[in-house]
Amino acid sequence: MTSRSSGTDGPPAPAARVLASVRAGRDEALTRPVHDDRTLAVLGLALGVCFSICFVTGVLSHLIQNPPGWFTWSPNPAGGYRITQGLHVATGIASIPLLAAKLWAAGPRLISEPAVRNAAHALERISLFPLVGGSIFLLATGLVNLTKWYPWPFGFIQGHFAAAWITIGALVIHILAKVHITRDALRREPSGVARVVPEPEAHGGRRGFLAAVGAGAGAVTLFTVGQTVGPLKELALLAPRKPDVGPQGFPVNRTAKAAGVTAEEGGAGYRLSVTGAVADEGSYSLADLAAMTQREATLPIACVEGWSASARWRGVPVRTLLELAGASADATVRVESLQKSGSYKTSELNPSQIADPDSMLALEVNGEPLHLDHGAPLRLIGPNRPGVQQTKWVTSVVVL
Ligand SMILES: Nc1nc2c(c(=O)[nH]1)N[C@H]1C(S)=C(S)[C@@H](COP(=O)(O)O)O[C@H]1N2
Ligand SMILES: [Mo]
Repeated sequence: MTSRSSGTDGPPAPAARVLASVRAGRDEALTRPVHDDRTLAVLGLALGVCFSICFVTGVLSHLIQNPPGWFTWSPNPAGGYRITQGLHVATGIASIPLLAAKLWAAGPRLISEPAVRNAAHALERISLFPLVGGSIFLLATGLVNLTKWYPWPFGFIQGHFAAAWITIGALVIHILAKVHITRDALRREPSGVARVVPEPEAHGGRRGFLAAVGAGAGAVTLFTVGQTVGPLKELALLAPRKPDVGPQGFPVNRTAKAAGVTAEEGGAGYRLSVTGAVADEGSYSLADLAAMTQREATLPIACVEGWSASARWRGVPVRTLLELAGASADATVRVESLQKSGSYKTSELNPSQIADPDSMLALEVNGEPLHLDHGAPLRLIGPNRPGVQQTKWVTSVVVL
């Protein structure tokens, strides 16, 4: 019988040699501070902060767009969603270099021996699959979504939302398992080397490594966040959308052509209808609407994709139309578009949003009649709403 693995004489089997060299590589890596507890603790802390902000702002965005009964989103402050969604996208982007660094730094530890020490260790190790897989999935789908490219067979929102819960669940397990090591590692140098060798070697490149990762995370943030932070807009070199580029001075999310809406539909025969739970149904021409008392407000379009742009809007408050129709004050409203299909052809307003006179059907932006791609002849614009709810090419208001 040829036993290739149990004999003590003769050359080691190829598998054993590979294993021995993997072990040697791991053991060598684990002596270097760039792979030590302190490096991992610093990266873990930074990732923990980014992931927490990203998760909370993401869940908030989901609640705003799919409000359960207990949740009411206020129209104040007008620019609130611009900030929460800006943070969502910025912390997601900053997490990309942080996660890459963390995976690289933690890599050697994945080859642990024994593979599993006890039940708690097994749970911690198994949770790495949803944690790492989920994190990569979230950051990759989020990044690709910014470019409005959906190269996958599932719904982005459903997939991204489900993965967020799985990842956060795994993250909680990971944090519970690592909190002591992290705290100790951040409190003091993990080894005595600092006292016996000069500064640069003492840290074995840890400082340089963390500084480079920090600079990388800072750079990707700085070069994209100008898509929503006005004063930094010149620096938004990596952002897919420049907030001041587009017809009438700001971007277009979906063009009229892409939505299948033509200029004729908003032409001479156009009417806005007000129907549903009302005493008097209304039907208005553009001249009728222009003859009503107009409201003016500076409000942002705050796209879920992370860009936002403020503009000066002028139009008729939704509230005015409901008063004319004799709708009750606690009604909600569905606004419908000329667009025949697609997710964003309608949106809803809750009573507090309707009560705010800045929630309006705009005829003009920045002193001009709306450009077709910005929703001419009439679009919804309201304070503190996600861009997806600022419905363009509005044709009817249905009181629910
Ligand atoms: N009917 C309709 N309205 C819509 C959309 C759409 O696809 N269809 N896109 C929304 C999205 S996602 C955003 S961010 C804003 C962008 O408005 P803008 O193109 O005028 O900048 O319009 C919103 N209104
Ligand atoms: Mo959007």
